[in-house]
Amino acid sequence: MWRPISELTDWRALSADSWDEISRGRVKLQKHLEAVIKSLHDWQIAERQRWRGWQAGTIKKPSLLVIDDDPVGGRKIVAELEKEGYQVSWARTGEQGLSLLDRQKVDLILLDIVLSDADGLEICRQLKTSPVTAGVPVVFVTAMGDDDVIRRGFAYGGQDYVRKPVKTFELLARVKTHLTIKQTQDQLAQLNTELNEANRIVRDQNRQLIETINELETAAITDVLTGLNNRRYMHTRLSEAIGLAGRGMSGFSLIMADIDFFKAVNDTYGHNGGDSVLRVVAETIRAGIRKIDVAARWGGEEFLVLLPGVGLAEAAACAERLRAAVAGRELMLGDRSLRVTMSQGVAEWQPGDREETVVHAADRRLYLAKSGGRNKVVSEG
Ligand code: GH3
Ligand code: MG
Ligand code: MG
Repeated sequence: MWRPISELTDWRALSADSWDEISRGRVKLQKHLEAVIKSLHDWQIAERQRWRGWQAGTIKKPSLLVIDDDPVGGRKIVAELEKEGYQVSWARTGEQGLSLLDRQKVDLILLDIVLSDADGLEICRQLKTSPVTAGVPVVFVTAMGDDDVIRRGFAYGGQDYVRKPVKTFELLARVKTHLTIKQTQDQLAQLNTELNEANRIVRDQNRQLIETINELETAAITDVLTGLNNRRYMHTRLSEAIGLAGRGMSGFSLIMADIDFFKAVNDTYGHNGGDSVLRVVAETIRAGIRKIDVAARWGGEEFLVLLPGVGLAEAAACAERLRAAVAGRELMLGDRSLRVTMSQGVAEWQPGDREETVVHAADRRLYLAKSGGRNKVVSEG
């Protein structure tokens, strides 16, 4: 049984929250598209059966409206069409025809051009401007052989004409032809609607996938607690920076920073208090560096900052500014205020240095800053 795509499933249920969800989403999407294709196929079969049913007389034939004020000719047309099995309504005036069309849907209209109360051409024009009836084929039935009348009939949107006195075989052939054209047009329009809907769904799904991928990409390089980059991302950027520096493009420096006596912060203010301090220090570091610098949480209360194109002295000056900013900041934990300091080691990449070499140099100097009294920047040794 054919069902429109919109009824097949709830497509919004396809939102993806993780890689796992994405791959499951893809499988779902594929299943849905298969269902869409099957639905279209079933619909085509149903349409074909409907047509065959008409032909065989097992299904109600299309309904036709004859608008004709000629009692003899009109009756003949109606009789011939009914004999063929069509459902026929007969309106004897233009007004009757129009009011019938207000109440009832028909598949084709046979329209007399000269009516007692109206001009058939005008009625045709009216029908073709209303969205409800514009798609219904109109076949004129006329005793007027005048080329100009026929030309106007086509210009007003009529599909065809039959001359009076009507020859039955010709009338039936034309009616059948225009019903077939109409049916094909309807099928194409329906198919188009279905395909547009399928397209929309695929576009939505793609947009959702892209959003999710972006979110996951950001999550994959971000430290959850502080919002700084994570250690993995820093490795990537470090190896890029070493690649560039190795080719003589531009060097870089590193600042390794570690909060002093952080264990005591945790002991005094609890783990949540410690977390808040980590966030504030991270924020202070980020606010104190350039956009192109990379700051990452390297370990528990340890941060690493990569400064591309920056020499040792300039990096040490930056570290000094960060030191002062952290030390000068009063932190509020509930109604209690505290201050923390951090010690830093600064190192500049030297030709031939690998990642470990330069990171280790910064770490060694951090240790010197700790042993030298903390809340210090050391850039040599
Ligand atoms: P130093 O001045 O020598 O660096 O002393 P310290 O106390 O800062 O260093 P230590 O390495 O002894 O202790 C670091 C503490 O940081 C221990 C650990 O529980 C805490 N820590 C590590 N990660 C987190 C975290 O994510 N949140 C909180 N609240 N504490 C953390
Ligand atoms: Mg520490
Ligand atoms: Mg530490």
